Parts: sequence; structure tokens; C-alpha cells
Amino acid sequence: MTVGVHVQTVYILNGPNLNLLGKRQPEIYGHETLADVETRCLQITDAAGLTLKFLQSNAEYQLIDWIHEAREEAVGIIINPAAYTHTSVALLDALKTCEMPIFEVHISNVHQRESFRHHSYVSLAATGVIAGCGTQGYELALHRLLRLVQG
Ligand code: CA2
Repeated sequence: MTVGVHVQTVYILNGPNLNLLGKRQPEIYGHETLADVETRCLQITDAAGLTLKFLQSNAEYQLIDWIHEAREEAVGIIINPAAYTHTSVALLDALKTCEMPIFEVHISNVHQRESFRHHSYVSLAATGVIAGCGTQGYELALHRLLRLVQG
């Protein structure tokens, strides 16, 4: 009998317009691209022996479909829902079905910005929230997630 080795998977999901990271508004979001962020996150997951799925979409339904996928396959989710943070009950509902650690990451300090950015639907489903740490926030969330998952 062959016993398969089960590799744990972490999903990092990115919402609308984050494909422009490093290419526009560097005063708010910095100079790093999403590909740079993925590379640094991969270094962490590789070292920990985990698989990383690092994804971005401008479409709400796509993010929801990936959350459904993660629900079956992942040990944890890190999500920067971008503008959907402040609007999407649908993302909240999808995340609420996931029984695993969920971290919400914002590159900017949303609480220092316009008041419509102060409320997050997603936070209601989040284990933890990181905001204002730049793109390093993804790594901080990943380290915390690994601590919870791997002990
Ligand atoms: O600070 C964050 O990470 C945000 O989630 C980014 C969202 C914004 O709507 C949230 O309030 C806070 C916007 C993402 C747009 O990303 C861009 C990146 C570079 C250039 C233009 C947009």
C-alpha cells in the first residue's frame, strides 16, 4: 500500500487592483510588486515545507471560488481583499465557512485614511488583522499562521 505524503497548503488571496502594486501610487503602497511579495512569501513557505497558492483577481466571484477551494485544501488563508474589504458581505460569508486561521492584511494603515476604509466586513471572519506594515504585513501574517498551524 502506498501512503501519500500530505503537504499542507496556504492560500494568499489578493483583491482588485493589487495587480498594480509597485506600478502606481508608491507613496501609499510602496515600490514592491505583487511578484516580489510572492517571492518573499515562497521563501517562508518553502523553508517551512508548505505549499503556497498566491493568487490575485479583480473579480469578487473569483475570490469567492478560491475561498471555497481553500476551504477544502488549505490549512489557512491570508487575504488582502482590497476594496472588497469595505463592501463585500459575500466574501465575509465565504470566509465564515472556513474552519481555519484567516488573516486579513492591508498594506496601508486603513484607519489613517478615508472613513469608508475604517470598516471591514472581512474582519468579522478574521483570526487577526494586520494593517499599515507595508508589504511586510504578508510575511508577518504568514509567520503567525505558521505558528498556529505548525506549533
Ligand atoms: O492597504 C491595502 O492593502 C488596501 O487593501 C488596498 C486597497 C484599498 O481599497 C483598501 O482600502 C486598503 C486598494 C488596492 C489597490 O492597489 C493598488 C496598488 C497600487 C496602485 C494602485 C492600486
